[in-house]
Amino acid sequence: MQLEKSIIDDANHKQQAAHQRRFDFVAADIKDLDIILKKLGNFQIAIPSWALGTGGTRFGRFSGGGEPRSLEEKIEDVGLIHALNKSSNSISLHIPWDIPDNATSVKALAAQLGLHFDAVNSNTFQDQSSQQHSYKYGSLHHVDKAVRKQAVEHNIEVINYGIELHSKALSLWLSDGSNFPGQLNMRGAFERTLKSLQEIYEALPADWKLWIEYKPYEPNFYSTTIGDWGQSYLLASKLGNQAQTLVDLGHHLQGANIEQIVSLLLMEGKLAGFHFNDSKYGDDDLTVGSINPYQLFLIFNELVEGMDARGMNHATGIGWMIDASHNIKDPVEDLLQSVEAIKIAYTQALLVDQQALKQAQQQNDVVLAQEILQHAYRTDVRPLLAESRLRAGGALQPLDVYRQQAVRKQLINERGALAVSTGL
Ligand code: PSV
Ligand code: MN
Ligand code: MN
Repeated sequence: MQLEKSIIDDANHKQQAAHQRRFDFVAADIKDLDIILKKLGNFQIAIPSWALGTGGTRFGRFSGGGEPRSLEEKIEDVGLIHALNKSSNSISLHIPWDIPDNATSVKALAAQLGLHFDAVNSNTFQDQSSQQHSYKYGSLHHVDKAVRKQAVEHNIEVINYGIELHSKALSLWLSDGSNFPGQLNMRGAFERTLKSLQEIYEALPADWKLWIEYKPYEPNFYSTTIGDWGQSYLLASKLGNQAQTLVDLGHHLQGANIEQIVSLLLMEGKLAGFHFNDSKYGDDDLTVGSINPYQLFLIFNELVEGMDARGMNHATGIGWMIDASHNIKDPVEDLLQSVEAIKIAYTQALLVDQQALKQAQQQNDVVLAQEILQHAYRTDVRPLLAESRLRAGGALQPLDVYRQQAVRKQLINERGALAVSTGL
């Protein structure tokens, strides 16, 4: 299904007066208002194809119904999100969960909804019925050359799908690791991973990037071969300029200072981009901003400052993507919340008085530095986001429109209560 523009316009009309009041109140205190609104309008966050169905845990999965049954229906769901928030104009595919059999028609459908294709993701963490060798003991780091070859070939196949879709990056996460001490020679595993990655790197088109994601544990619980940003950075450095490190917010040990990691990767030109989510305990894949929105703001503060220092375009300089799961929420509602949380943090970071902050830092005025950051963080920027959506033709209140139109009910009618999407 698609949402008619007139439905969004009607809803906006009803909310216009209240919005104007709230917007005028915040806008009165903001310098460079038009520049900020323009930046907000340009800032888009990719939606992963696997996030449009209900997630689950190894204990169970509770579908809310009406899940997309095909890649086309997933694209339609991203189209719905984008029609409402005008902030999610691309989709990132995980292969083989979503194989674009007919790239031409898939591209046409996406274009009709104002969408394009973000990074393509490979999958060597699950065995597919069609494959010859098992990934039980890893893929690119495997001790058996035949397994490594199969995994390399899969990644090259994913690049080829991506070329047809006009993607510009291969995003790679390996579950390779070990479950028990002694299982693996760690140096050997790292060296084999590097060799395999070199073969994949050679198959990259010149205008493509290779994004290397890290994660400390799960599914392996003793060691992971690309377990932290140091290991990813080392691989990316050895590979060359087209390889960079991807930061998934949930892939850190408790208490890690993610903003510091981000700042240094950016400084080195090695920050590929993000998988946004939030977490309390581990790789929880919770709605962005639902647990620790201040950390998200601090990350964006480093990003805005660091990207400006390097003259980078905020919207296109690195990859922005959500990687969340929705155990008990409607995925579309959850994604709308996540995109909103990301843009709130971004806007608050844009409000930081960087000059005053630098001065406070030079003078070791710790109290003032904290005041400057928290003044921005405590500003309610939601009316600015709403205004930028309005100007782009989206909804002032996306979630309200989604609910008023009973979109999920319509999707259930169309696809069935038992429709289940592919993914984890
Ligand atoms: C692994 O936990 C991960 O974050 C990687 O990005 C995978 O591709 C994705 O989750 C799969 O859901
Ligand atoms: Mn991820
Ligand atoms: Mn993850």
